Amino acid sequence: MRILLYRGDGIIEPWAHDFAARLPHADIVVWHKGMTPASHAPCDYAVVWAPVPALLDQLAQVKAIFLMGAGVDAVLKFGDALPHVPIVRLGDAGMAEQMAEYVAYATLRYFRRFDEYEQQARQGIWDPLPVRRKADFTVGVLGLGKLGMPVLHTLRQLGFPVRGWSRSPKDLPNAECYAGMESLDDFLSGTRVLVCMLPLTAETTNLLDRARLSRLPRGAYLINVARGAQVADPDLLALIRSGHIAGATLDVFRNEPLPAPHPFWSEPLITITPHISALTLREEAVCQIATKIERLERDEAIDDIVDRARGY
Ligand code: OXD
Repeated sequence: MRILLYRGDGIIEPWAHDFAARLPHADIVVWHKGMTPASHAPCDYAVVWAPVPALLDQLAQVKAIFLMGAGVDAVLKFGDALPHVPIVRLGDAGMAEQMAEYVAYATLRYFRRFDEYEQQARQGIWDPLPVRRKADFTVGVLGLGKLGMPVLHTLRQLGFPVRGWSRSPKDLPNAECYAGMESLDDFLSGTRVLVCMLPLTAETTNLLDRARLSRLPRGAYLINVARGAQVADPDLLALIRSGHIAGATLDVFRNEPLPAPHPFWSEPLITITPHISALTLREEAVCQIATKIERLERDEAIDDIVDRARGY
């Protein structure tokens, strides 16, 4: 069995090492630009992250394509140029816990006014601010998939009223559930902290534009851990500067790394992190993908197969 590996960030050797250790009978082929299908035997599986178009020629004979991350947009963008084989995303693999920590921290930081106390401390100001009530802090999670659900659960455990919005209806204990575009405005109008955890699809691109963000109550806060292209950057900035939105914690951006001249960098009410809300844990990921490859080799079913029509 031959397994082709590629990562757009070039950090591939540790992955090759771990796959070779976990699947000792497999040939691990690390793809690099300049490598042609003729230069090695066809591969049975591909394991990729942020592929480049030139890689597609190598995928003609694979039985499945595995992704080294949760998001699938960087692969699905190739559309019909992809072979008609299962595309398999990483299912949790330690990411849900990290996401829940990140979102809980960002929510508590805003709720408990640590952002304001950080500013005060820098100016030598000692000034206890009024206490906020959790009852006034409904957290709304956009996207109730494998990562969104644990985030919602964690926030509920912390005592926040929670609501979730998803494409298809869900029924969750202790959470208000909204489904479909027709309910999005209602969902937003009662949300004080909005957490975006949606996959990037044609429907969710620019979803959070001026009209939608204006539906949030005055003083709302945005946390985006999904994809930058879901938020209209100038609209978010304008609403923060007008005071309608109190601030944002953003982990994802249209262009990454966020370019130096981007105005988000200099907006004090925006907290920026470099796409680290849930990092792929290599050990867990290799173990999960290798187990799925073994199952496929035995003709057994696997989960986390991407639905291409849906886009995630
Ligand atoms: C992602 C990831 O999809 O890091 O953003 O896995």
